[in-house]
Amino acid sequence: MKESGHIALTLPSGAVASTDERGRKSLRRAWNQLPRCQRNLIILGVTAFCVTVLLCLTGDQLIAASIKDVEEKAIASPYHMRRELPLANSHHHPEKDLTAAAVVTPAAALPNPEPADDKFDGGNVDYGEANSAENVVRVPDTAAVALPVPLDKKTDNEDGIDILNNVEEPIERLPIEQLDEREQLNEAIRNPLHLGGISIKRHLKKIQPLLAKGQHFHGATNERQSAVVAAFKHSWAGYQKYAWGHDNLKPVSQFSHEWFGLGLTIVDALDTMYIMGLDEEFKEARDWVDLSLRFATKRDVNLFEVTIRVLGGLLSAYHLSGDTMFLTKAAELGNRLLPAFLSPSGIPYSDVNLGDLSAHSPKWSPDSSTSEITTIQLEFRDLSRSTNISIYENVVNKVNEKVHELDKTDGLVPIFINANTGTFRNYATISLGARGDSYYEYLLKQWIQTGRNDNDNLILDYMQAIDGVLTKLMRRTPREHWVYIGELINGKDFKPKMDHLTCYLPGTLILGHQNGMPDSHLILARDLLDTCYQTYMQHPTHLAPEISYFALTDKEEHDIYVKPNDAHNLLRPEFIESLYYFYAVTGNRTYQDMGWTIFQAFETHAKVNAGYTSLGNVRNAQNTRMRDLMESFWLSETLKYFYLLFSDNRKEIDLDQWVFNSEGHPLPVYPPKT
Ligand code: DMJ
Repeated sequence: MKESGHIALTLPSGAVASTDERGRKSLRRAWNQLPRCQRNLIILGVTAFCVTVLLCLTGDQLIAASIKDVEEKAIASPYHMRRELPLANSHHHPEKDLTAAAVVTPAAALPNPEPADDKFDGGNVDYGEANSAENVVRVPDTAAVALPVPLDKKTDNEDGIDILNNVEEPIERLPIEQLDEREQLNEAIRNPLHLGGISIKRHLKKIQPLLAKGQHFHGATNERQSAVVAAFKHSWAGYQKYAWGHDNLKPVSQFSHEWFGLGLTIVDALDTMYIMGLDEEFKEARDWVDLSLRFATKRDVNLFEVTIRVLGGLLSAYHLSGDTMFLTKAAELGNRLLPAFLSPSGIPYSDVNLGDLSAHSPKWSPDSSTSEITTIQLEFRDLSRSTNISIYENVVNKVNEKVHELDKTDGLVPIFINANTGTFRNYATISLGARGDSYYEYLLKQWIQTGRNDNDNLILDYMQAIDGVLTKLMRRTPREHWVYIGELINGKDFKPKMDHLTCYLPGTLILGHQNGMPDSHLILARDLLDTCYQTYMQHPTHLAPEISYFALTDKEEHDIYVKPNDAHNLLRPEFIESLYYFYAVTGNRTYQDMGWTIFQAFETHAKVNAGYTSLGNVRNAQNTRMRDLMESFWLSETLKYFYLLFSDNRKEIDLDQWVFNSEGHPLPVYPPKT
């Protein structure tokens, strides 16, 4: 036995070395001759030896062995060199990737390598096209990304601070803020999962003291507020049941409606739930955002809509809750929206492909809408201030500057602008309704957001524009003397048409007056608020149509009239928004009563089993022709403004500290920069 055992233990080295068939056979024979218990003992011994060796090596050592050469290559390449390098794995398409890197649209069609640290924590990672093994283990073979070292193994030391000596030692890479603006832009686009050259999460960890702390809200305190919360819950329940994860609910057919594929209703509703104290619903929505909201789909989205709804929604949820997951998502989205600014003029293209990281003008026109390119600034600036990365604010400031320099008609702007030339379309309509509205809103709100600096172009442009509204667009109806804001067709011919969208203006005007604008603004605000109320009260449903026309002379039968194609109601918020501002500024409860009348009208005509629906005709209470869509702004704006309007505390959101974006998402007011 002993001898056999010896043979068994020594044979393998000889046997392995031998390729001789005879040797193998005799080895097998010798092995078979061993008693079973001895064979088991040997197997056990060998296994134990292997396990011991494996346990002595840490996981990191095992991974490090496989990626060491890649890391060395990365360290060797200075940061500013990396920008010229392709990010894709050139084993796959070497020529193609190199060519792509040389083209001005740096990020187009390139996958986004991400260090391993983000892979396991929070679901904020997009691995490109597929969940292929290649993507999961991808380690870039160029030096253009941060090193794949797990987050918990990293310290600030790796970002250039020598902890032992307590001195800062710059590592071999230019901080992103030292790159010129175009390079920063390209860098952010090329690495949408990065901020300042490192993963978003690591960057946010670095700026921890700057992060939001979160706010507390107590929930409804009176019957009217409770009724609004009930309306919200009813809408939410229908959305959850029939459209969860999709953009909108079709509450009549009980189906979903897709627009951008970004779960718009969830993201848009986050801060409303937080403000209403709907903790459970908020948590569920929060988890969906964390685990299921993906941006990298190759699909065109509208820059403006996604900015005000999704970027604004995420940022607001972040500021109110203090949950940095929202900021992480916002930063990735911000990066993915940046290709819009790669136009020759810096005026952004209207459409962005968040997956391709490319952008273009709308398919139907070479022009962007003026309101769209000027209603992204609050959000991009807030992203910069929240992350301490300036590129987002820089690109939108440039848009401000360009638009400021263009010729206007008494401060009023045409509704189309060309992203290639950076000029307004000749003879385009001037309107404070569709495509023009929020240009004026954001002049004031940006000025407030940035600390109300004297002689800021934003506020000077705003004052000039409101003068233009007073002189060029404001008229009164012949009998009732209702004030309304018309349009200039071709930039010159007056048309007595006012979109419901324009009913945001009274709210903006009183907010401006509260911040020092002249009394003429307040007078216009009051008069226009009355007219907007009339656009509701004139109809048996007590709901307003999408567009109203006004009589120019007393020969016309009514002061206000509606064309059949304009008689729909999309659950829009603008008038409720204005009522809210009037209440918040004055504390006068009359505005609450006006709002309550309209809230009940929505309850009567728009409420269906699965939510609230848009209507086709507000002029006939017996036949409102349900249109079957519950837009996300019903939850983000209309119900939020109702809720705040009915609050016993008119400063539930303090307008000295918060500024609402165009989709009703409150963002912080920042102190002026010195
Ligand atoms: C919302 O998306 C925003 O309020 C936007 O500014 C205008 N349109 C809708 C609401 O009507």
